[in-house]
Amino acid sequence: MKPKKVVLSTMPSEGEFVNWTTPKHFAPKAEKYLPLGILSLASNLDPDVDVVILDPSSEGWSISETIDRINHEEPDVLGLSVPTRRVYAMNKILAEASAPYKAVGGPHATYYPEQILRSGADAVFIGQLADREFREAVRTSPKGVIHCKTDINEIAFPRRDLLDVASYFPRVNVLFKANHRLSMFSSVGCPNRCNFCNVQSKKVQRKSPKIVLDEMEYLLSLGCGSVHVLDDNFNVGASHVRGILDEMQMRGYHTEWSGRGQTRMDFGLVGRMAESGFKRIHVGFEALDDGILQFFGKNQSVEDIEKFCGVMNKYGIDILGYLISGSPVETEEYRRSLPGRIRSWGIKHPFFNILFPEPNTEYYRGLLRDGTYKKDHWAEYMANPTPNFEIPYPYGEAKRAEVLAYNDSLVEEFKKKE
Ligand code: B12
Repeated sequence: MKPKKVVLSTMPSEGEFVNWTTPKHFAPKAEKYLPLGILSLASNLDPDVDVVILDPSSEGWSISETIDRINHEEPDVLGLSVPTRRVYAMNKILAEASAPYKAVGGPHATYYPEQILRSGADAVFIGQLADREFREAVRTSPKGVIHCKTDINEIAFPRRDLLDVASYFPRVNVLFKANHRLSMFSSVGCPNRCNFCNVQSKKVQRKSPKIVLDEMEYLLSLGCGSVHVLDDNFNVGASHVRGILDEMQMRGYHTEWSGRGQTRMDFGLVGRMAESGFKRIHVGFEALDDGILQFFGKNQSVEDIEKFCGVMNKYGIDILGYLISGSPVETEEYRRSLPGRIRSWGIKHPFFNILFPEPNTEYYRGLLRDGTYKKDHWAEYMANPTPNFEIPYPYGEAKRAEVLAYNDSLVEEFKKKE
């Protein structure tokens, strides 16, 4: 029998809804990111399955080019990985690409399964990780909503060599010099409840330290010189970080690595992290003001941030700190004082974003509840996604211009000179 052919694809950006969060200077377009979700699915299929990975998101393909490429492959199974902002492209692809079985997963699936089915998918996969359920689906083609419970320690790690890995090494240095950096995840999920975030799962699943180190060594074997752990929150559990450090010590691992986490952590581990080659930590500060932090429902205080910066700087670990402009409780005085504080606390790579009411966030629901939005814009849009939709700015056009100009001035002020 001919082996089954599975085509897995990311979504093209064409027609995505406008999201003013990230200024152009930082936009992910400057870099290609390996699509770890579909690589993970591909790496966990039965060995006799013929799998093709398409990455229009990184390659910049249009919707019609993506459809042509899918149809050219004549897949038995088409799997689409969809973030919510790309729902317009998803609908087009579901309507015009041909495959006997069409599956959808990724962040959008979590919140809108019924709409995805109505748009032409045979099955929608909900849940943090879907590798086991998708392998089974390729065998049996189940229909409808599939609730996934794949265990993070039961899956093979994403085989980056299914794509041309070297083409994914960063080509430009946006904030820092990226030394043949590749990303991996050591855990998924984040237990915090920040009101602007729609992270899919509040439940954390962690890979065992042995599996984490096996994957790091695999990345080095592909020519990677710097491993970035892009978890939702890699240092929220001290025992996870400790386990990784113990395993590194045992194996004599000493290559540059970095991670994405939070400010509140076991500071007793930071010295060992630095010794192991840990060079940079990415954290969401969001604001250097307790009132604004409270507005965001952020489980941290200015004191926590200050302490965190002191410890990281003591051990020579660079800080990449995400900050959010545009909350309604931001004052003129705060704005004036921010650059000085960033400098005096040694935040080497400040990354300035603008508050955006993402669908399915507490922040957006709050705007509906307090009457700032008179109707549910997202519900209306999701029922009939139009290309390049832009939700109205919640606080009016004058405020929007002011916030954008302020954020641009911060980006300009901290632009790297190299
Ligand atoms: C790494 C990351 C990035 C990276 C790389 C993205 C990439 N190419 O993968 C960068 C920095 C570029 C990025 C950028 C952005 N990101 Co991002 N990112 C993430 C993050 C932290 C991890 C994604 C990941 O690799 N996870 C590990 C893999 C293995 O898991 P996975 O992708 O979820 O895949 C599994 C399942 O979801 C499922 N699955 C996925 N696809 C499919 C398909 C099928 C057919 C099936 C069956 C199953 C399935 O199975 C997979 C394997 O088990 C997530 C948070 C999260 N935990 O999801 C946010 C997240 C996906 N990003 C988000 C956002 C908003 C953005 C930006 C829009 C931010 C911005 N304003 O610029 C941009 C847009 C990027 C884009 N191209 O669309 C949101 C998406 C929200 C939503 N509902 O759509 C998330 C959920 C973060 C959040 N808290 O809000 N991001």
